Amino acid sequence: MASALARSRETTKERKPGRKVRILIGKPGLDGHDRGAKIIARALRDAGFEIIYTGLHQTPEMIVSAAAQEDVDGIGLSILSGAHNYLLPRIVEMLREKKMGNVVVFGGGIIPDEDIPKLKRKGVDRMFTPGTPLQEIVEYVRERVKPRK
Ligand code: B12
Repeated sequence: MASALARSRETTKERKPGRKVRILIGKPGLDGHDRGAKIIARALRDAGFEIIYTGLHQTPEMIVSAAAQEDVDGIGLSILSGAHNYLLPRIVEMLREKKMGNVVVFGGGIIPDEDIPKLKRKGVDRMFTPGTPLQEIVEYVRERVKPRK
């Protein structure tokens, strides 16, 4: 999976009925751990979702701007740096400011158990920690992320 805004296929801004659910996989922050992000991007692409991967070292502004530009239905964030308590709520907040509060934000990485309820309270729908089977993540996305109207 290549760098900034690599796409699994050409995207179009037109919203056609029956189009695929579109997910942005983002790597906010400064850590270079990208295995998880790439594995999740591939698993979701193989499951039939349209995937856009931001590449490493993205700011919340870059992620929200890419999400708006690509008109995505969900954002999956991978973070192993420990900065999740700031970066993830900031992304949710910026989406709300852009009237994109109906984009489902989820993610995974090295997240202490006690931080997960706090992230949920701030609008992050779900977090997955190391060892989660890919099938569980695919089923969650299928169930939870639908095309936005
Ligand atoms: C491999 C690895 C590296 C590799 C990274 C290679 C790469 N290109 O990714 C290298 C050697 C480069 C590396 C470097 C460092 N690492 Co490192 N690394 C690891 C290690 C051993 C495994 C991470 C991994 O790839 N796991 C496999 C993937 C598939 O798992 P995953 O990302 O967790 O993803 C799963 C879930 O978390 C979830 N998920 C993750 N992302 C997403 C996204 C979405 C959308 C969804 C739905 C789910 C999801 O689903 C996945 C499947 O279950 C972990 C320890 C560990 N056991 O996790 C430490 C670890 C992450 N590293 C750590 C550290 C400290 C570092 C360094 C700072 C060390 C140093 N002093 O240099 C550097 C930082 C480098 C940098 N530029 O950021 C710490 C982080 C501590 C923290 N956050 O509190 C860890 C936890 C080790 C430790 N116990 O201290 N590291």
